[in-house]
Amino acid sequence: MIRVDGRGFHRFSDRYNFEKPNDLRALTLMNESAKVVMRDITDVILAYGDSDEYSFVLRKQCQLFERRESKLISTFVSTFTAAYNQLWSVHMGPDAPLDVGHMPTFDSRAVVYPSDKILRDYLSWRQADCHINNLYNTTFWALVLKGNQTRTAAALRLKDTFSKDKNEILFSEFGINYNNEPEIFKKGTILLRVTKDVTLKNPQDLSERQLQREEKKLKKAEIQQLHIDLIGDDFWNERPWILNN
Ligand code: DGT
Ligand code: MG
Ligand code: MG
Repeated sequence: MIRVDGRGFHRFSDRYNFEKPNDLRALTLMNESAKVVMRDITDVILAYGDSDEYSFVLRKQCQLFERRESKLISTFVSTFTAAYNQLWSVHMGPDAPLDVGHMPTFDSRAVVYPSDKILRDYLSWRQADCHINNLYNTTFWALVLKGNQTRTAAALRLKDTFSKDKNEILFSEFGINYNNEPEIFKKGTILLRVTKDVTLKNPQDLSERQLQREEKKLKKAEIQQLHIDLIGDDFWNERPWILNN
């Protein structure tokens, strides 16, 4: 798994006036940049992103760059960063040009998960984190923007509260039912490659020509974007090919 994360995006999102708590244009820009990476690097079988981060899951048998970590993380982060910069004005509009003093940059890391179970735990952790942050941010910005509270007062109000307390504040004070918030905000984004006729053989068992043909199919495959639960078993049971890759 390789994860990229925006560097100093707390300040960066302020500098370019991202909508609070969620800017759909910025999330779309992240998603489209991740698709560029996925189209370019066919070893990616699934990607999950929210906020300023994206996790790319590589197939178990991945032999890209002989699995050298520096090559992998630098290629992923530079491809992602290049796409993010190139697609910036497409999604953020012509009125917010990037200035060289405030460029969007990303860091990246690689982690090898020793089993499917632990890989699933990792992805579940990221999606749970998305939910927790989103519930907090939604309530925090409702208190500030709709409740006219200072940021300090809002933070104090939310200190030591549980999910149910935040849901209650949103509902009783602002008429917001958290369940009805957009799924992309609550669940983040899952990207999958839709491949029906790709061989399930191990790449080591394929000839050079067969490998090239498979690579072509993977490059052309459609990328599906989902905003659904991946913590429960349903997601995985309905898509057994992800972990069998
Ligand atoms: P880092 O990753 O250690 O360099 O520091 P940050 O500042 O990037 O921190 P991080 O990655 O933990 O948090 C992401 C920040 O990005 C968080 O402060 C909120 C901001 N952000 C991400 N997406 C949005 C958005 O759609 N709207 C707004 N207003 N802010 C966003
Ligand atoms: Mg960040
Ligand atoms: Mg982050």
